[in-house]
Order: sequence, then structure tokens, then C-alpha cells
Amino acid sequence: MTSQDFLKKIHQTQFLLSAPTFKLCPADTGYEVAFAGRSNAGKSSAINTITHQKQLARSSKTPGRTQMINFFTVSDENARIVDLPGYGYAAVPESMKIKWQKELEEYLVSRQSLVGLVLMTDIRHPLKYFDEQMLHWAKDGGLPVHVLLTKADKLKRGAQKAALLATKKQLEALDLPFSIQLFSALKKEGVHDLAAVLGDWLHLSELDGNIATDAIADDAAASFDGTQAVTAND
Ligand SMILES: Nc1nc2c(ncn2[C@@H]2O[C@H](COP(=O)(O)OP(=O)(O)OP(=O)(O)O)[C@@H](O)[C@H]2O)c(=O)[nH]1
Ligand SMILES: [Mg+2]
Repeated sequence: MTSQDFLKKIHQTQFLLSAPTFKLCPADTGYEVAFAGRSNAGKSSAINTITHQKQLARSSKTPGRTQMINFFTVSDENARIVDLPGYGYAAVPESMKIKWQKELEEYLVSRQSLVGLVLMTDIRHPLKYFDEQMLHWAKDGGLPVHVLLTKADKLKRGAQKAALLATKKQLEALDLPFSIQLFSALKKEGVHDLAAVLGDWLHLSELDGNIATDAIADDAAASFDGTQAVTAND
């Protein structure tokens, strides 16, 4: 299957549930990919862009807005995307931070259905302490990592390349399996590369295409135009 075929399935992504804690996650079956990153890194925007839906995952100008763990199903309940709460937001009380760190570690290390981590970082910022912490847990959990350098539109080509190289070096030093790409929700850049990774990790080519009809793809396009906004997460 091509990334175009994967995108058709990814456009059918639906909101499943919001959980305040990992204890309330959906059943640990099938395949799950987690989207993680510092607060304001562009996680929700990336999910909205790849699913071609305007407000599937909320995105906002207020950092730390996504406090719940949001689960989405990608054309089948056995293929899920998870929007993890952003970390590193200074205004969150220390006790909350520690609670979340413990939860995240447990989730990354022991969730059976978790098959990969998409780690997002603003292209203008290098990976910080907690990003590296996430990467160590991913390594402990045997997870491959795909890094998105988000908001790539904020830099010119030369600076984008320099950031890509610098982050690659940081990742190589951590000695874990990774891939990396530029991404821009604003310019819709890097969408096919990300679709190919998700298609592979979520085994989308194995799902039967029973709902992969053009009619549903058209619905997704309509919602993206704002004529049929998806607000399941509100
Ligand atoms: N220029 C530009 N801005 C972006 C891009 N992606 C996201 N943003 C902006 O960055 C801000 C944060 O984006 P979100 O998608 O809400 O980030 P998040 O990681 O989900 O944030 P939290 O849920 O609060 O942790 C918003 O103001 C977005 O409009 C991008 O590709 N380009
Ligand atoms: Mg968010």
C-alpha cells in the first residue's frame, strides 16, 4: 500500500475516548501509536493535519491545554492513535508532574499494544531533558521512535537542514532505533512520510478496507473545509 492509501484510512480516524489516567485506557489489544512532546510542540495540530480533520484533537494557543489522554481509532478499533498530555509546562504543580511522569513511564514500558512513539519537538528547540527521558522509556519498552520536527515553516531551508542534522546527532547518541522528518501542519508538509510510518506501525494494510470508501473520504474533506467540523472532543 502507498502512503496515499494509508492516508485514506487515516482520514477516517474517529475520537474514541478521553482518559484522565492510563488505568482507564481502552483494552490493551491491537496496535497503538502514541504522539508525545512538550506542551505546545504541535501534537494536536499534527493529528488534525494527518487525519484531515479540523478539530479532532484540540489545538490551542494556551500551552498545557490537553490534560487528558485522548484515544482515536484509525478506521478500526484495533488501530489507535493516542494524543498524550504535553509535558514541560511550567505552571503545572510539581506533584502533578511527578504523577504524570510515573504514569507515562509505566505506559511506555508496559503497554502491550503500543508499537511506536511519535515524538514531536518544535524545530526551533533541541530535544530537552524530558524528551530524552521519554526516549529512554521508549528504549526500555523496545519501541521504535519517529521524530517530527514540527513548525518547520518557521525556518528557511538551510536552517531546517541544520536542525535536522543536529537532532539526528542527539538521537544517535541515545542509541535507539529512530527515524526523523520535518513536519508543518501549517504548510501540510511531511504528511505522506508520517502516513507511511503510521500505516506500517498500525498494520493498516492488514485492515479490511470495508469503510475505506470515497464517500467517507469526502466527508473528511468536507469537515476540513469547516462545513462539517468534527467536535467529538469538546
Ligand atoms: N507556524 C506553525 N504553527 C503551528 C504548527 N503546528 C502547530 N502550531 C501552533 O502551535 C501552537 C500549539 O499547537 P498544538 O497543536 O495545540 O500543540 P500541542 O502540542 O497539542 O499542545 P498541548 O496540547 O498544549 O500540549 C498553536 O498555536 C498552533 O497553531 C505549524 O506547523 N506551524
Ligand atoms: Mg494538544
